[in-house]
Amino acid sequence: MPQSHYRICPLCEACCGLEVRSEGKQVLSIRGAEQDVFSRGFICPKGVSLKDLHEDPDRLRAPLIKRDGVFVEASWDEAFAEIERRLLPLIAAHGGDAVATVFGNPSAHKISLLSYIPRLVKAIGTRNIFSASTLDQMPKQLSAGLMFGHWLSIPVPDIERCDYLLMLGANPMVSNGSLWTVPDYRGKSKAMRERGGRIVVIDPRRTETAAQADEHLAIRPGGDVFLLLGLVHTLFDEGLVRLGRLAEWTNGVEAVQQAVAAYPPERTAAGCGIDAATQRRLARELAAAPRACVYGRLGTCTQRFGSLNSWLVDVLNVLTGHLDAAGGAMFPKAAAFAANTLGKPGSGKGVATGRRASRVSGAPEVFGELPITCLAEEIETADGPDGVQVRALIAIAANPVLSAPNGPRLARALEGLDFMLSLDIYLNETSRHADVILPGLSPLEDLHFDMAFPQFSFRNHARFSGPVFERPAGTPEEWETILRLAALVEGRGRHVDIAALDDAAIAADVQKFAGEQAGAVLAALGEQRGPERLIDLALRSGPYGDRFGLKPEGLSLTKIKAADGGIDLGPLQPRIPEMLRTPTGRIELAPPLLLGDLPQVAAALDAPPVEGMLLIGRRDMRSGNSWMHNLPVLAKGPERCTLLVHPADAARLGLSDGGRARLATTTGAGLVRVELSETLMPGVVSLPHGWGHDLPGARLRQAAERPGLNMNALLDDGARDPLSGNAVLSGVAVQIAPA
Ligand SMILES: Nc1nc2c(c(=O)[nH]1)N[C@H]1C(S)=C(S)[C@@H](COP(=O)(O)OP(=O)(O)OC[C@H]3O[C@@H](n4cnc5c(=O)[nH]c(N)nc54)[C@H](O)[C@@H]3O)O[C@H]1N2
Ligand SMILES: Nc1nc2c(c(=O)[nH]1)N[C@H]1C(S)=C(S)[C@@H](COP(=O)(O)OP(=O)(O)OC[C@H]3O[C@@H](n4cnc5c(=O)[nH]c(N)nc54)[C@H](O)[C@@H]3O)O[C@H]1N2
Ligand code: SF4
Ligand SMILES: [Mo]
Repeated sequence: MPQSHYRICPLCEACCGLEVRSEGKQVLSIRGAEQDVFSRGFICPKGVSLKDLHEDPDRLRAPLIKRDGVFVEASWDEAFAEIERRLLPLIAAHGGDAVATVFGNPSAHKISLLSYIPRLVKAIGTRNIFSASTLDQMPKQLSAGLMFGHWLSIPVPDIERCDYLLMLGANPMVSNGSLWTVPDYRGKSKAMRERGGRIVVIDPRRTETAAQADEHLAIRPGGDVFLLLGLVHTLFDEGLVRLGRLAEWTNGVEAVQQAVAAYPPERTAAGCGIDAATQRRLARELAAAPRACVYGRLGTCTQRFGSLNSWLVDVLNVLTGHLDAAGGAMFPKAAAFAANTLGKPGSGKGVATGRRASRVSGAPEVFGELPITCLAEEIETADGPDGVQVRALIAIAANPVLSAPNGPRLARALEGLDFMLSLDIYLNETSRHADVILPGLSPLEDLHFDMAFPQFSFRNHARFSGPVFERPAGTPEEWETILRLAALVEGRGRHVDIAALDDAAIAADVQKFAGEQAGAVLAALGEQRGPERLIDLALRSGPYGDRFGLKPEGLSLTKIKAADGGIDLGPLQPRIPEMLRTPTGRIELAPPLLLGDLPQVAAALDAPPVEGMLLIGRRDMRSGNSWMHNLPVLAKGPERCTLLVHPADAARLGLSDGGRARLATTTGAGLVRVELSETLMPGVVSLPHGWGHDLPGARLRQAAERPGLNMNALLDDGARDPLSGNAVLSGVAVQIAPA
């Protein structure tokens, strides 16, 4: 008998609800779940690929141990025994800092990982914590943290009520949104334009998003800081500053005015390639629109001035009165786990960064993390007065050999480790360096609840989905694996009672939150375990929760499970001052750390332009960073790892459509197929990341058929935004010749 299951897609930030039809152990079909209160039936080709992922013969189903250079399948107990034998002596001899941890993108989509990883890190006692955040959104987290008091308090466009959307460095038509959970961006943007709204896209390439917007302006890669300063300057210069309701809650307006005084659009035009008159017009349009929003994403973060860009985007929103206003940039109120719904409303501890520096480069820590581009040097550099060398690595759902700049250097460094453990579902470019690989589950065998993305959602909601299939007998859930590793590191051995450990941990959490009521709360959580118990606790004690009976109409996990397609919690509502967690209880518009970087902007503006072509990245609909090229439904069709070149540049460089080009930077070189495209700004070429599946030792048979070029083999791991530690992934000078 075919069965129908509701399942939230874990593959990107849109978090679509899917309907999976199955019979026995077979997936019959996957489509968008019409009953989903949030995504309303939307699906993209990646959602469909969950079937291929579930069935992929290359997906790991048993632990692997490397013996004499060859991976052999092992039982879970053998794998933990090997970890115990190899890892514990290293920690005993050199301390926790000798073990680095690196977390990849999927860990943000899996509660099993996200909520248990901190316990492992604590058990190891390491400060060498790295993640994909410093390849992605760390600049935005930093600016939001400094301005609003918590690093996940990031405002999102209220697209359903917006009249004017100014978008920089984002391509949601393909990416389906980031730090903005917005399934069916296409439909929503179309509806916005049909209402008379206007969308302006700033991007070096006329992207899919730009093509269906009202206006596209090509910007010089890396030039956003100049444009944004020009816009803020214009607001002051032309008397367009209107904070409205926020005036009462904002510090630092004058400091910002002074800081931008030196950046009239007439001066910044050369740096961004957008003329002064256009900059002034954009500022006026933004100020004049009743309901407007500026949104900047990945392309604005992966630059030298990523933190300043991220800050200036919200400065524009505040100064035009569009922050925290309907149709503007608003703060979602998540049903569970959001720090800006916890503690005393209206103020808090704020954020601290730079409390220590990385050992080799002295890069400041940001929210407890070090830049992932510092990982290789920490492995390569021997013990010194500033600390110990990294001798072991635990990689969880991460593929930095392909995802991080200078992947080849990192790969060599990994070979020098004394021990490496990967928690991964593939033997791929990174996990091939491991000594032990512990597999996760197929997404269809796992439950799903988003901890992070409801904090960035275009509309408030609460949804949960259970596993579609039972997991194979003997295979632990990933949170169990992580708890067992933590126990092992703590010296409790590998045969601990995971359920008892989990009980003890939740009892401690509940004690903190409920004090005298802890016993009653624990009783109410009943027989639940693992992530489900965490979710129930967070929901019931959260802003819409039933408060364990005090508000019987409130939410609980049971209630959400019973609601097919989730529970809608309505459009976004103004939340200032309640959501602020700054010590002053006000928006800090002029954080000193950020203002301190402005002199470097002036220097960059006066520097001579870079010679040669500039390389930028791009995403493809049928791709998900580095790890989905092994799925037939996504891999089929035209070659996707191509270098887009403007025909005029191609003619000058002697390149032809379909021909091959040799790309070279100061870091690396490689060959790639050329695809002519008038969408590119002349002088700029575009290459997707996540390719390069021709490295020996990986087991990705489908992906290896069309490996593509690893863009990150060309990028310099020394190039960072010094404030956030984020890698520079865009606007890199590259030499191009026909091959
Ligand atoms: N040049 C360039 N580089 C970039 C970017 C760019 O735009 N340009 N983008 C950057 C961005 S935004 C990001 S987020 C990073 C991503 O960087 P990473 O997070 O390192 O890379 P992913 O490709 O997402 O790899 C995810 C890994 O998780 C594994 N995995 C998938 N599902 C599971 C699971 O359920 N459990 C476990 N244990 N493992 C799983 C996969 O097999 C894979 O090894 O890449 C960055 N790199
Ligand atoms: N199909 C698909 N979807 C994905 C992913 C995927 O790999 N494939 N990855 C997911 C992940 S991890 C993330 S973080 C999100 C990212 O999602 P988005 O933030 O939407 O990022 P991109 O799609 O990479 O779009 C970034 C844009 O910035 C532009 N850009 C490059 N340099 C500059 C610059 O200097 N200035 C400006 N203004 N623009 C610039 C690029 O041309 C590109 O159009 O996507 C997610 N969704
Ligand atoms: S848009 Fe993202 S969440 Fe939705 S189906 Fe596609 S991959 Fe899954
Ligand atoms: Mo990302």
